[in-house]
Formats: sequence, structure tokens, C-alpha cells
Amino acid sequence: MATDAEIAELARALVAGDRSALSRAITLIESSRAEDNTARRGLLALVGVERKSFVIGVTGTPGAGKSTLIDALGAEIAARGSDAGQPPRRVAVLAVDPSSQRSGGSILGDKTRMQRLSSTGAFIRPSPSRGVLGGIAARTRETLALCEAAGYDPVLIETVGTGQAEQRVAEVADIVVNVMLAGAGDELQGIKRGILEATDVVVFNKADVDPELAARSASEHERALQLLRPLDPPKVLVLSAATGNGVPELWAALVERKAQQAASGKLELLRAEQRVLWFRRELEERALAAFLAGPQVATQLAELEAALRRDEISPQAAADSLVLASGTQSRP
Ligand SMILES: Nc1nc2c(ncn2[C@@H]2O[C@H](COP(=O)(O)OP(=O)(O)OP(=O)(O)O)[C@@H](O)[C@H]2O)c(=O)[nH]1
Ligand SMILES: [Mg+2]
Repeated sequence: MATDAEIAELARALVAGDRSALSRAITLIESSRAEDNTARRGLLALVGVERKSFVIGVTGTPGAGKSTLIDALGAEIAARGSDAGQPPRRVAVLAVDPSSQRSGGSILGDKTRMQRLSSTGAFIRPSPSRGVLGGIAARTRETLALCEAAGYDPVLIETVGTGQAEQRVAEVADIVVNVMLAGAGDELQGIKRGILEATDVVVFNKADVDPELAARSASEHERALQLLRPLDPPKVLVLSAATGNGVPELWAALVERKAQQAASGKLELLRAEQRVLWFRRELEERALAAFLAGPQVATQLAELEAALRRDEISPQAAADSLVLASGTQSRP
């Protein structure tokens, strides 16, 4: 457990741009130990949670090339900042790691897949998704706040596209990019809820493999999306993350889209809604934790779950019984 003075020093170093302080701060944020909660909240209060960086969510089916694209895009962005005679932009990448549910090895995979970006001094951090629905780690939002406080802009968030992931990443990102593959089951059935509701830019990757197929898929999608989302159709692009073809155009499209959203007031509305969602999720988490910390609740919970497995009680009756026992609801 960290003292107040240690937390204050950590916050100071982080805001001053110290990378190792940022890493340590994220580790604290990701801690699931209840005794770290005070330190975690204290740290966030000190560094602030003001949204200021451009946050881009990158989602898509496994193997579509999200990590490779983030590497290429991040390197492009870093290079541009220095082109204009300015200090290089400091890019951060948060990769929500699905490996805990799969093979267990993709952290190393992502790091080796982001070689170009690593050499620009970008901050790359895989985080465990801990089985949270949608693949967005429980603490992605807070980790993002730390990266912003440390001066990283933009922040790219990779998450595996599992249908709901697009929606969950849209809870934190300004813009969501969906990486698709032509002729890989990502055809029209790929136009699912996620793309319909939460995607801003669709990219057909690996165009180097079959440029004609990629172009055809892209124009089919473009037409379909214009019909399905006539007011605000997502932009559709073709590119190759591996060769870098089309990557500068993607960055230009992202910048343009964000500028439009800022000008129309949509960006502020989106961020306002995200603050409310953050509050609700925080409240859910704390309410549940407070409930579970009640006297006898843990023991009774285990007993009730055992009884449920033996089919001796209904789920509703079990919940009634625990709520009554916890004293959060008085007897009728
Ligand atoms: N030919 C070609 N291969 C690519 C391209 N982009 C990515 N790949 C390859 O596709 C494979 C998967 O790429 P990743 O970037 O790891 O894909 P991902 O979407 O991040 O995968 P997960 O994180 O496992 O869901 C790797 O072998 C890449 O080298 C591309 O533009 N062209
Ligand atoms: Mg990846």
C-alpha cells in the first residue's frame, strides 16, 4: 500500500512525463486489491481525468491486422509531428489483451508487431481484459486518463472485435476504426450492430494481398452503409498496414472526422455522454463492492451458489435471501 506522499510523488513524476512513473501508475490502477482503491482514487484526483487527447479505438476480428495498423499509423503520426519542425507527437497504445481467454501469448506478439512504433518512443501497454464483456479492460478509462495526464496524444486503443467491443470502445474513444478483411466472412454479414452504431471509419486491410477484392469489398460496404446510416455514414478506406499504403490517408480521414465532430458540437456531446457512462459504471462497481462487503454476505453467497447448483433454490429466491440478509432492504 502506498502512502499519500508516495502517491503525490508518483502523480508529480507522471505529469512531468516520466515513463516509468506512468507504468507504475497503470499497475496501481489495474490492481484489483481492495486496499489499493484509496491510492488509486487519490492518484486520479491528483492527475485529473480531463479529456484532452485524441482517442482512437481500433477494433476488428482477430488477425485482421489491428496491431500492425496501429504500428504503421502510430509511426506515421510520430513522423508527422517532427516533419513540421515540432517535437514529435507522443503516441500511446493501450492494447486490451484478449490472451487471458485464448492462448496466453499475445502480449509478446503485440510488442513485436509494434516495432516501428516502439522506436519512436511511443508508450505501449498491453492490459489484461480480465474477461470484461466487450474486451475493454475494466480500467481502460482510468489508464487512458493517466496517459492523457502524461501528455500522450493521440492514444490508440486496440480491442478485439467481438460484436460488443465496438460499443464498449466507443464508451471511451472519440473515433472508432473497424479493421476488416475482404473475403474473410467480413462481407455484408460484417455489417452488424457494432459497425452500424459505433464505427466511424471502416478500413479494408491487407489490400496488398488482393487489391481488386479489397477495392470491391470497400465499395460494396460504402454503398450499403450509406443506405443503412444515411445521416452519418462511416468512411470506408482501403489500405495495407504491412506496406503502409493508405495509412497517411487514414490519418487524414481521422483528423478530418474529428474536426467535423468538434465543429458540429458532436464531440462535446459524445464526451459528455461518456462522463455519464463512466459515472454509472463506477457506481455499479462500488455499489456491488459495498454490497459484497456486508457482514455474512460472502459466506451466504457461497452457500446460495452451492444450493443453486444442487437445484434447491431458484435464482430469484437466492437473490431475495441475500438482499434481505445484507440488510440493504428491510423485510416487507
Ligand atoms: N499481407 C499483409 N499481412 C498483414 C497486413 N496487416 C497485418 N498482416 C499480418 O496479419 C497477421 C495478423 O496481424 P495482427 O496485426 O497481429 O492482427 P490483429 O488484428 O492485431 O490480431 P489479434 O490482436 O490477434 O486480434 C500478422 O501475421 C500480420 O503480419 C497487411 O496489410 N498485409
Ligand atoms: Mg493485435
